[in-house]
Amino acid sequence: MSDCKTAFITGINGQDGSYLTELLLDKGYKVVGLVRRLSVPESQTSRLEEAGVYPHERLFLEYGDLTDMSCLVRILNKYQPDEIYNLAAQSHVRVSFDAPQFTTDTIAIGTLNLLESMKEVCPNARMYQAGSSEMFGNSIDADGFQRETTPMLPVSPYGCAKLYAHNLCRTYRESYDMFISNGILFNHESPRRGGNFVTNKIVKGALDIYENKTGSLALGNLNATRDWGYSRDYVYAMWLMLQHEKADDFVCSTGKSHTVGDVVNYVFKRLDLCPDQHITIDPRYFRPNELDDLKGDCSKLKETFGWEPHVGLEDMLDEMIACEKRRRSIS
Ligand code: NAP
Ligand code: G4F
Repeated sequence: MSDCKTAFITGINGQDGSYLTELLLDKGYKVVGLVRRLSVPESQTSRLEEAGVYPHERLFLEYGDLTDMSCLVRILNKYQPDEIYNLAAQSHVRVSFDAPQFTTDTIAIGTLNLLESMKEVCPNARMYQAGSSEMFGNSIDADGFQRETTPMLPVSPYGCAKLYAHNLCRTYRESYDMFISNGILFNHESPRRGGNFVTNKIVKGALDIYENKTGSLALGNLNATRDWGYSRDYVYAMWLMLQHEKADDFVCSTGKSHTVGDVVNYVFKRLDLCPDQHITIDPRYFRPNELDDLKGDCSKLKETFGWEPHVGLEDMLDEMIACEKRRRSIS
């Protein structure tokens, strides 16, 4: 136990945090996670419990918040982690227009707090920063892809805050010789995806119709395209980035894009439902500014680590449907 590595994960009970915890515990790590105090304490560890990793003798949870630097200093001092994964965020793009200051406080100032704490307490630790394809905005290379060199012109408060954090991480890496790698991850989903992101909203909404709980599902823009991968594949890429000889920036994506409408059609067909009879368009789900097309080129990640996405969109949607059916005891 004393020889094992220690990892600190912010956002540990989020989608990616729960898969990363599984991966690191499997690899023998001691894992420390930051959780916020919630008024419903039962949901504080819900995903970790569903993953079957909580409680665990090598998993330690600490209360705190990225916006409170004192707790970060306390936790880093107490555990002296070898690796830090900064996954905590208000991660919903539409919500970032409604709550821009909270989004910015958590993502931009929160990352600054973490970097400063790390610089003072454990400057030799390695850090992963959860950057996003949302940072590109509508900037696309001539071949239709986004990659590490594509200019970043975000179009949402979330994207702007992530770009601030991304640039800050690069600046600390170069200024203080710290090992900080930026992931630039395209959308990735799973059965543990929050229910207000479009893939899981479609799966849950279609199953509500299948069970006759409702007759319709209201969505926003069906024409936007996204490059959807699988969370479990992507947290493995995060870990690989911290095992490399040098810190760097890496895009992680599948290289394939589909429209939101394609996801609707696939999920409804799997349940023998006709989307035209059930889908309504509600402007409430439009964004003040939309990001139309996302498709990532992750050649650098593939060439450096041999990383490949293993689960494609259709298999992932099948898994999400099957898991949601199990949760609802539908055979
Ligand atoms: P998620 O499911 O929304 O999880 C986010 C986590 O951050 C939650 O555990 C949340 O805790 C925590 N959090 C929020 N505000 C916090 C604060 N002020 N202090 C401490 N913790 C806070 O997100 P995810 O899908 O796992 O994504 C992980 C990271 O990757 C995020 O930074 C996201 O922006 C980024 N990312 C995600 C994708 C994607 O497609 N999933 C793509 C690119 C980048 P509560 O439960 O208490 O709210
Ligand atoms: O599922 P979404 O909310 O994901 P979005 O906005 O692409 O953001 C996700 O991926 C980013 C990486 O690119 C992450 F950084 C971020 O944290 C998050 O994980 O929406 C996907 C698309 C959008 O074009 C949206 O306008 O679906 C469209 N959409 C259509 N109807 C909807 C809905 N999105 C949501 N959430 N709800 C709808 O009813």
